Amino acid sequence: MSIKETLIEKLKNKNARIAILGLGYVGLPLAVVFGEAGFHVTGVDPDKRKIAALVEGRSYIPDVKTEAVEKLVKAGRFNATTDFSVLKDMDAVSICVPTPLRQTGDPDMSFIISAMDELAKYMHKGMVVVLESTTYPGTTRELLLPKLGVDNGLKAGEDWFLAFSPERVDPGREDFTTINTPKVMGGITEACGEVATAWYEGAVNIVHQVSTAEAAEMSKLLENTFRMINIGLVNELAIMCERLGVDVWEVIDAAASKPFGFMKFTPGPGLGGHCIPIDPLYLSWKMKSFNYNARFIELASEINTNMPRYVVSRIMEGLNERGKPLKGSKALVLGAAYKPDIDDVRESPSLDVIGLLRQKGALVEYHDPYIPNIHHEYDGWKMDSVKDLMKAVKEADVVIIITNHKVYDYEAIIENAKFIFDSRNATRFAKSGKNHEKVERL
Ligand code: SAJ
Repeated sequence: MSIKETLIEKLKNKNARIAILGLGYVGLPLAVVFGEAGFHVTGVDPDKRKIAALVEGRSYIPDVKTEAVEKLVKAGRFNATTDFSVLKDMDAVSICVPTPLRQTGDPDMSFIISAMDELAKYMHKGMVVVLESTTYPGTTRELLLPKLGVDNGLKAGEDWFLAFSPERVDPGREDFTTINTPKVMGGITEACGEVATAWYEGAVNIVHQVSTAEAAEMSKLLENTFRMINIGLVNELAIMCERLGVDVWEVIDAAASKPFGFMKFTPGPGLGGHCIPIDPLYLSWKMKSFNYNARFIELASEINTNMPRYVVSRIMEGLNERGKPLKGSKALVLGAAYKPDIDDVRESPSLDVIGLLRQKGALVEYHDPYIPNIHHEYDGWKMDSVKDLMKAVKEADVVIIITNHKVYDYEAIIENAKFIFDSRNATRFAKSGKNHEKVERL
């Protein structure tokens, strides 16, 4: 039997030994899915705290139950280590490491490169490697193929197999998880795609195979660029509607009454999270090397990035109408998380709004039930979430709703506040919320 046939057989009968590099919100759920499918899984991560927790059978990812980890550890089907040398005994390796942006706005490939450099030491015939980290088209072929294969004298598609499969984890989502979200898979060669598909089909419900790694890399960027651009569109619509004296929320709800050919997005104070504001910039960055300007991405990014400043200008106008300068006014920001009902503050527009308010001399406090304290990475300031929410609401000259957490009692907030700027239309659910004289909306 060929190396390919032997490996496919090991994968199909679950004898193949699996390693997951990077045990974060993507890697740990994936490790559990492979373990529960019957594979033996080794998790590898340089973070000693993560490994110590997993060795004890404890999960640190909200979407992964400790019982699931404990059961696999006890069954001897999952172990975790900081020691990359275990890779020499592995048949299949999935790389799930972060791909953030540098402060310059360029891709930060350092996590992929360090995982790749470690793996390169242990590459051998009969291995399949899948990269899951969202990245620019060409990464798998231009970075991983030479370093892991060529430099080790291994021929991809014959001696070893390399593919890309974009992660589609939406933290906190319960309806679509790692096992039931279709998985796109694209190989460096046809044989690579065949082997990687055979591997993942042993664990997830649906694998959607494409012809190349580049097609798989690009499909992920389309998914998140689509979102970013449409959010930029409705953000610009909010600005236009304000000039026209039209309620943008009413307009969007009306358009959404169309049962086909329309997809609802809502305006907000800006784009947060580690996916939507970042992934499209990997594509526009790559296109620069082809002397191509990705205009839609650049424009949408410009609009979205400007939303915190637009929100602050609207707050200044609102205070001005009430005879109050922003400078010296008490501003209470509700919500630091980048989206409702989660504890993730990465790239949150709240931080930008708070920074701008502070720059303009407002006396700023914030409240977020999920985030006890925040700090600004570049400006260096730190704040704690206020302890007594209603006291802070009563004392504030303006209450600014940035993240519409479900736990907030918007009726009580309206009752106790002097002036509310609602950037999420969160107060629509309050009895007196609609068109309340205290409330201004984006
Ligand atoms: N946002 C708006 N208006 C909208 C939708 C989102 O302003 O209509 C803002 C949010 O407030 C947030 C940012 O955009 O600040 C991103 O929100 P998101 O709903 O896209 O949530 P994310 O960042 O968690 O995106 C993830 C992505 N998942 C993956 O990349 C695997 C994305 O592809 C999913 O579509 C999204 O979750 C989801 O649908 O929940």
